[in-house]
Amino acid sequence: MRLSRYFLPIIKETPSEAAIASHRLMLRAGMIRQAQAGIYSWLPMGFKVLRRLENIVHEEQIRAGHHPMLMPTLQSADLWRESGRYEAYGEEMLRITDRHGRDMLYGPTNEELITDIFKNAVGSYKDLPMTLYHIQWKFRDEVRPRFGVMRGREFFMKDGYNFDIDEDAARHAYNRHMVSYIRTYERMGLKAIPMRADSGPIGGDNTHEFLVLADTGESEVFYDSNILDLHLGDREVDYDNWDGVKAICDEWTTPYARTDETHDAAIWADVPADRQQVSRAIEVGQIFYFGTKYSDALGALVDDGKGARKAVHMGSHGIGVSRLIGAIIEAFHDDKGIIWPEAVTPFHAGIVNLKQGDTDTDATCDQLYQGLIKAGLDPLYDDRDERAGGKFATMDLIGLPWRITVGPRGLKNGVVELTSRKTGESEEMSPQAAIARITEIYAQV
Ligand code: 5CA
Repeated sequence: MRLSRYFLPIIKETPSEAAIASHRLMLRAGMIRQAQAGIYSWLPMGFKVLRRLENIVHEEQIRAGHHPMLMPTLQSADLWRESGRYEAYGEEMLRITDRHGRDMLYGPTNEELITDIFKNAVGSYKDLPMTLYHIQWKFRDEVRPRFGVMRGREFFMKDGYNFDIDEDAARHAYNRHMVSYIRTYERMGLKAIPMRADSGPIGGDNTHEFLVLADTGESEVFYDSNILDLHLGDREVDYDNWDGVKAICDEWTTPYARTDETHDAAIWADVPADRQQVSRAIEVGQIFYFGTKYSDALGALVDDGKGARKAVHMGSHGIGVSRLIGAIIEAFHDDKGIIWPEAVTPFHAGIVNLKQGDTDTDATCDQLYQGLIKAGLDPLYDDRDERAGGKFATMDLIGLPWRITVGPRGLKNGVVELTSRKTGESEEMSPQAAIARITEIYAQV
């Protein structure tokens, strides 16, 4: 993309309404604009990052054997009356009436709708196990929407639902989700710790939240520092191997890690004092096993192959996709701006032309731009007629991991400068070498 043709409305001043870094930087970098309290428009660069995260979530869910689909944002109130949650959900639910006087709602989550779809299509144990998910906008009329996309009213969420024949099979589905989530967050460059949590209005007694440590997080968490040493990395995972998947979950859930709602002082006391950590954190996902709560209420039964009809065992599993952008920026920024991890960056590299209109710098920038595109990458070329200082400030603010600077002085020696946003270190090399280096870096992401 050429910056002169792009829509990147950067704000130089610090927006006064933004209390935390990620909110400030998303506004300043032209990623989002507030439409109403807790409701945002996603401008092109913000939307690009949202899509990158969405893709990672899809890849890891599909790898775990879960099926992507799409349910509507508007739901009928009748289904929620059947489950008893229409009244119970309270003021967080946005209720709407259509022209025929029918009660509808903007979905805050989808347990009822998916259970209804499932029960009308599946009647036999032979169709199980089954996990369906979608990534869709949700609405919760939060009393205090704040911190930008972190606590929105409208937000983008992945929600998945497993249907299993009995508790053991459903626990495997729970474990499968835990492992696929650990991998998803790791791929985004984040350490998200599964912590025993409280189930709230979703229900059930077995639930973990995934938390990213950050001073600005809304949750208070207690954990054994040993858990920070765990990495899934490239480990082979066979999602059909119940014991193998459980072993990974055991590894991640053995060290103490709880949110304040489930914190237990007696068990905490057994963690060696030098490993006890108390911190703030951002909740970026939650998994639930709730047994037959919704299948009983909505009549989702299957024949069990032995002549009986049984309610299916279910769980639901969410990832806060839009919130994750805030969490990633909280984890990766400095006083100049965002520092994107390579896996989620909106553009792979920025090209800065220090003398726009100069035959040599223009030609080299074009060569770099075309070369990177040919290598399958997505560069952002700052081809505006602006001063160098302004161009550098823009690149630092939007935080692309790599910057190639092209100026007349370097070109006299045939070199451009490749700079890492993370370390600030620069290296001079030929334009061809810069293309090769960046291509090599992204081949490993
Ligand atoms: N039905 C279950 C699992 S699909 C569910 O709704 N779980 S949840 O309530 O925990 O939401 C899933 C994730 O969505 C949360 O972990 C959080 O990361 C994100 N989320 C929840 N509320 C908001 C909000 N107001 N703004 C942004 N993200 C949110």
